[in-house]
Amino acid sequence: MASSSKPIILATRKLPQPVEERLSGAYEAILNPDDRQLPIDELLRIAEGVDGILCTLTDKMTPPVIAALPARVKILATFSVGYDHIDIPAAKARGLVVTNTPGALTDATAEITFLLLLGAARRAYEGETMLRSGQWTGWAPTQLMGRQLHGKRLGIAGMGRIGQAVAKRGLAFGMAIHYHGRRAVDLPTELPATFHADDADFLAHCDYLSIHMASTPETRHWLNARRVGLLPQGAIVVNTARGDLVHDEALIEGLTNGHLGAAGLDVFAGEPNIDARYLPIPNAMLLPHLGSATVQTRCAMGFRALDNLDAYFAGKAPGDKLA
Ligand code: 8YV
Repeated sequence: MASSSKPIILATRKLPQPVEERLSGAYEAILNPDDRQLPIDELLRIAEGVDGILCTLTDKMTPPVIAALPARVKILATFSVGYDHIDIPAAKARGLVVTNTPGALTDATAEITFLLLLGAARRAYEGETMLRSGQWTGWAPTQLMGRQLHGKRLGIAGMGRIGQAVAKRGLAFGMAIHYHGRRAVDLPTELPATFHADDADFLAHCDYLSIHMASTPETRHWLNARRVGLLPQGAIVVNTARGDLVHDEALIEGLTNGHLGAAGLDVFAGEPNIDARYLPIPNAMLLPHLGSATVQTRCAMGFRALDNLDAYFAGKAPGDKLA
């Protein structure tokens, strides 16, 4: 490793060019131009010579991995708002600083939530499949009739930053907003929404359910068979948060037995090896974790991670310090 007065940072994945340019200007950067997912052993070997790691949600920073990080590594700046891939107590115990990128991807995620809400409600996948496979015989009065958003109830599980951005858009679509979480949120007057402390009461009010909770051991499989059963007949479920918030078995059963109207999913348990039973379900619109995938947002996430690194190496507290 070349000696340098600049801190050495490993970027575990290929990042947008403006982000890599800024990283390479301010630091001695170790980049991953082929965007290869580094096996943990290799990551730990490279980490021998680095001061900080700019990681992503595909790097599983479990307690043993964190314990095995060379002492030289002082900061882990994740290129994500979610940090379920990093064991925060283990990082704290090791004295490792951890940061994330809250705020940078709120609008992009709220927008993709609406892509899925609309796509699931209006049967976009079935329509596109019909067209591209040459099965479309022409317009028909009863063809692929879906559901509307206007006048319906949008239930938001987890009214944080992204949940509120979705609620705001829901109001613009003429939806009534209901939400559930650990506690009622102090919302601005222009964001009228009904809080339900009780999950059963909440779910009974969801014509559409959009999940925006953090993934923690407590929220794992939150949408289980019991909760699917509490949704009104024909309800539409959208998940842009984390796959493990949903119990796949329960959602697949609800979609195939006719209780649920449709689903729109951007995230899956075990990505990229998702439950293959989703694949043939016509009333499920499936995306490969694209929630934050706009040029603008992926650059903003990278810059936010760099702001955190910059603060740390300038001897200041990073703005988004988790540990
Ligand atoms: C997503 C993410 O697009 O930053 C994260 O944690 O997973 C994003 O890249 C996401 O699903 C938004 O919550």
